[in-house]
Amino acid sequence: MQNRPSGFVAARCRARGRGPTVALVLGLAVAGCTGASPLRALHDPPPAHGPNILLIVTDQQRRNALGAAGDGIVRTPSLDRLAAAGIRFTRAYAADPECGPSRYAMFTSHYPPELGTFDNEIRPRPGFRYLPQYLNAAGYFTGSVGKLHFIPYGVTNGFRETYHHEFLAEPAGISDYFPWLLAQLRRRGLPRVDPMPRGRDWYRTLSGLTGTNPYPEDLTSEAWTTDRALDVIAHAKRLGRPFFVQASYFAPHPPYLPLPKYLRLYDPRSIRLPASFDAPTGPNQYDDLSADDFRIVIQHYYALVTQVDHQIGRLLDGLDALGVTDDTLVLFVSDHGDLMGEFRLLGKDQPYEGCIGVPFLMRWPGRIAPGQVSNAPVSLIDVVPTFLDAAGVPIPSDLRGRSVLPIARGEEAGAERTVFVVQVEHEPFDFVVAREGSWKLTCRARPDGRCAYRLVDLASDPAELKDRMRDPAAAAPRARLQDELERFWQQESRFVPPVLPQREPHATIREPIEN
Ligand SMILES: [Ca+2]
Repeated sequence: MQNRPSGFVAARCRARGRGPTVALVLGLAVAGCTGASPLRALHDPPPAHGPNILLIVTDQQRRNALGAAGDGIVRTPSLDRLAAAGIRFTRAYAADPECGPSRYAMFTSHYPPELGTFDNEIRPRPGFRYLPQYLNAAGYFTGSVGKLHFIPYGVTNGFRETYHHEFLAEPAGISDYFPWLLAQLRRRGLPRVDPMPRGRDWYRTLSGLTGTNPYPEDLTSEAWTTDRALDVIAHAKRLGRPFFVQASYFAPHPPYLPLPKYLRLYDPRSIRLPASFDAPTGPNQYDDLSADDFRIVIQHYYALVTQVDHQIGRLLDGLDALGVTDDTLVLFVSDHGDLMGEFRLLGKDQPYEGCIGVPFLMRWPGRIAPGQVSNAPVSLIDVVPTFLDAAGVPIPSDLRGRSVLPIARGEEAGAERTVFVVQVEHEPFDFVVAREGSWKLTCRARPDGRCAYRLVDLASDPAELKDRMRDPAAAAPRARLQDELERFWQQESRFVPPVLPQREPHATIREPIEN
């Protein structure tokens, strides 16, 4: 933080708690904003005795974009190291494969329909408790760096120390990274380059989807996120408090703009397309892209995955350097995946595995045995109860998720768990997925609100090519999952209004906030 320009300090201080308190604001400014914490610490509960918790989140990283998952091409040495030191869940899911709703579910352990977060940039219903609020009350120091996607932008839902960076481009007021970047560019005499592709339909074209990052690596938002997260962790350590810190990276979200050095690691000719690439479900917006175009997109995506992996490695090395690794539970997840050619599609908002599946790696030295791989279905809805369990905080009975620590400790096989994924962006709804064991039942909404079902067995058919709804051999799992899905949807659909609320594009809180 020592290099932070003064204008940046002022901007950051304005975004902090509602202090009538000129003294507080002055104190922040004098201490370069980190001074917020000693003042706040006077009113905080005594330090907790739980472990430090580091939540590492990437944006749109498919579950299989991970060397440890056996991809064979993508290089993620840092995440592989993390997986080897703890447990890797092979069947983890987002609650909703869309940025904002997924993150709200992750931070509350409630599903998006109940939360009212039907799409990005929709405010949730009030009255929910957020993970940092639980952990503040338990004596933790809480901080978040990077993407939060809470609406309106600027709301922190309990995080005491926040450094925002929500987008690649710069909508005003929601990035602490851009003012820092501009100052660094000025200092080094480097030109500013607008990274966003031109035109509304950029995501449908190869030239819009792909490119390279023009800046030095230490000026990327990924490097900034690592550096600021380590600042917050070091600060918490100085306070003598256990921390809960989120390091939330924008990569590998599109447009896919890696540094050239990572792009050179991958030869598009060696990229394999998914088994379902030749089984499109109908015309789609990517029909103008050829198979070779898809390979180039995947090349750029993998490069970005490796780029963010390098920064995650720096973050883990930073924990070592600060001497906190042995006392820190680390969870790595992404908010949802990216289809990367499955059914000839890109991006998210579909019920297929590449999109709803997420990586889920957890390390807790001395508490979670290394080298574990679990096939138990788990979900981002489990993050809150898992962290509360680790911190020794009672888990409220109305949370929809469950702690995964019993699975990680080998106390629960977990195979009987049913995990749900739901998306309601369009009336009457989009889809609901129920997952149990190797079976996956998907309900896509018909216009009348009834289900069009599809059943697949991921053990024998990982590419999801064969619908088993009419297969007599699948009668038992079909009946069981249909019952589970209908019960789930009966509960959640109560919260879905006939007309969904409108988005509030880029609604941002710029004034001091209190929460
Ligand atoms: Ca996302």
